[in-house]
Amino acid sequence: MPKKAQKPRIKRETGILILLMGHTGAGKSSFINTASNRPNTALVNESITSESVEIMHFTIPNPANPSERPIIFVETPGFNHLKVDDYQILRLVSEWMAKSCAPDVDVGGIIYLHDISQPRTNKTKCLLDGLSSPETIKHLLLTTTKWDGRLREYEPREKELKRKTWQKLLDRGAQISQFGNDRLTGTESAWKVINMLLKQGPLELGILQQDLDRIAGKGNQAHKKKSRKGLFAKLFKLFGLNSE
Ligand SMILES: Nc1nc2c(ncn2[C@@H]2O[C@H](COP(=O)(O)OP(=O)(O)OP(=O)(O)O)[C@@H](O)[C@H]2O)c(=O)[nH]1
Ligand SMILES: [Mg+2]
Repeated sequence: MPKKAQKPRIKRETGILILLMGHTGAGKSSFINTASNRPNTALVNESITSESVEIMHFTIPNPANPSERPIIFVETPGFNHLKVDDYQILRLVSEWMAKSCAPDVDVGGIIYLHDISQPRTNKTKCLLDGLSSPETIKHLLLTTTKWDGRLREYEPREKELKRKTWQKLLDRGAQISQFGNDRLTGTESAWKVINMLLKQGPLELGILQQDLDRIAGKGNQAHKKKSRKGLFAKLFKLFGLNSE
């Protein structure tokens, strides 16, 4: 008997989806725990490597508006992962949304977390640069984490992020914010970040999926090109020819 297609678990009324993205260790799980004011909601990874390629979601009520739909945080596997490349991660996220969410689910947007304590910005180059829909970019919030009160030391790094790494995204309508670098409590600071996104109004799930699929598709093409090049190099070698 043919298998019945499973109904998506997340419906429009279940909540508003927010994707938490960023490099491994950027503080995605810690952000969720701080927002929910419960330290054990998501598992904080104290290891120096990231093992999980699982996509997890956490439903958190909005403390300022408990009668509103809750926020469904989707913690995506960290970029720069040991096991899967960044393109695959975007593909996994899009597949997860297609499987788990009804098509009319509202998306609050993407919070892209960046660890400001990291001295190098070249690792912060990320695939989200390839987002093309103005709607998706309007719902992208580039958020720095781990300020630890070191404002003077880290502010020049934030300036450099704005001027160089993130400049194009910011010019196209993305926003920037800081988590935990204000006089607010951690939870208040997290909700200040979340509310910046919610103010933009909802993003359609389909638009976000299309954008992520397009970037992930570029990874497929690059991978095919690379394997074709490798195959030709092997054949040339076999026949004693120079492939250059
Ligand atoms: N110094 C400092 N460390 C932090 C802060 N927030 C999180 N960390 C630490 O950063 C490490 C990674 O935190 P996580 O919240 O697990 O990061 P993640 O992005 O979920 O990591 P993966 O799920 O492995 O990709 C842990 O050791 C945390 O204790 C912060 O504000 N300051
Ligand atoms: Mg995590």
